[in-house]
Amino acid sequence: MNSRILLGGLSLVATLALTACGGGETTGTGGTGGTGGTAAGSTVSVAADPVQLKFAEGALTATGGQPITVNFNNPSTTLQHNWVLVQPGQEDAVATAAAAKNGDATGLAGVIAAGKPITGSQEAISVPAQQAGTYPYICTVPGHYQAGMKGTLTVN
Ligand SMILES: [Cu+2]
Repeated sequence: MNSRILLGGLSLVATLALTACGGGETTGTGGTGGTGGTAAGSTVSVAADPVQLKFAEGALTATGGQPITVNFNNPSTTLQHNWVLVQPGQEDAVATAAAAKNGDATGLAGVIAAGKPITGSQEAISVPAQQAGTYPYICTVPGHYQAGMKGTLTVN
């Protein structure tokens, strides 16, 4: 009798412990944007102008020494855009090389991170940890960079 009650109690404790453990993991993952995490990384949001060939944000700021997630939103349902981070001074070369690939800058020399051209949607672009400095970002859909679709990411 006593042992049955004890077993039931242990079972309940075990269930609670499992639940608490699962909840803790979820909280930890969701907390990456906070200040406490060691492998945190920062998140930056940028959008394309809904009508013009430009970014809504011409300047962004992120934290150095940790990965950066860039959430790029293109609200236009008619114009393709992308977000491409390039090594300083490589804007012209990257824009020209990407134009020959229908705007796809993935893997091109001088590219730090590149999103695919998208229309009326969003994408998350993973940028590896960068040293402090200023890095240009451009849209490599043919003609857009030349029209002024560019900005500057400052890494502190
Ligand atoms: Cu564009």
